[in-house]
Amino acid sequence: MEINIQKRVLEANETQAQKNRNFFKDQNVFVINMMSSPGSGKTQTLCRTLEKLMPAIRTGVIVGDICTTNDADRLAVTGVKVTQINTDQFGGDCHLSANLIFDAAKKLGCDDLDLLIVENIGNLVCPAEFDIGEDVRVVVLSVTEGEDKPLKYPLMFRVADAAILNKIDLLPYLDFDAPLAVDNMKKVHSRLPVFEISAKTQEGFEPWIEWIKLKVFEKTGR
Ligand SMILES: Nc1nc2c(ncn2[C@@H]2O[C@H](COP(=O)(O)OP(=O)(O)O)[C@@H](O)[C@H]2O)c(=O)[nH]1
Ligand SMILES: [Mg+2]
Repeated sequence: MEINIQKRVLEANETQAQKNRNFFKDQNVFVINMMSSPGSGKTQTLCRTLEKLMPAIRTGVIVGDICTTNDADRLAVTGVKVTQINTDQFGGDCHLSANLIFDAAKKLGCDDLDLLIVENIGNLVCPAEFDIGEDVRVVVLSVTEGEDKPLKYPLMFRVADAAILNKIDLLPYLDFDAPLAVDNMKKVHSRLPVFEISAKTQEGFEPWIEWIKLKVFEKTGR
């Protein structure tokens, strides 16, 4: 019985995700869904990324959390157009669903954007199951989380179009084996591009920024 309910929830989400995809196509906006466990550095990475993309690539952000507007406040400092979704009013959902994204995208307004980035709720499980009508999914893993996470949470890495290995500035102080973490990602998704970066020092950002620019151009022609 439970399985049937979950199936219906995912089917309803899939229908809305397709509507979102059509809406984003009409608006000619490229959409990135950014996912990770809490604290791996999504917001910090986004702040640094926005500084490098804007104003050439007109970018908006939808950020999801169970409570607080902390991340929206941090992102707003960059001058980006940002809207926050809190899921505590919807039972504290651990992911963003397609209907929440549709409402938030309308509220934000996409007609003046080339790129919309969604910072999903911190969780390596549920967000991977919910299509929000995005063009690409990016998973962030940080060096404090353990090399084995891609093997323990394979769906997240399997559905990703790119991965970020963040906080490499901390490598000298940890036993974390970065090549092994990358190998583990490739074990579940052999062609996954992996960007090794530090959102603190901005090391390694260039290939990540170039990847986004190319993807935006391929869809929007801008
Ligand atoms: N040393 C270091 N700390 C980082 C880096 N990126 C993020 N942090 C810190 O990690 C914590 C969580 O970052 P945040 O962006 O809020 O993660 P989120 O929950 O995934 O959005 C904050 O204290 C950040 O300052 C990094 O590259 N290096
Ligand atoms: Mg955050």
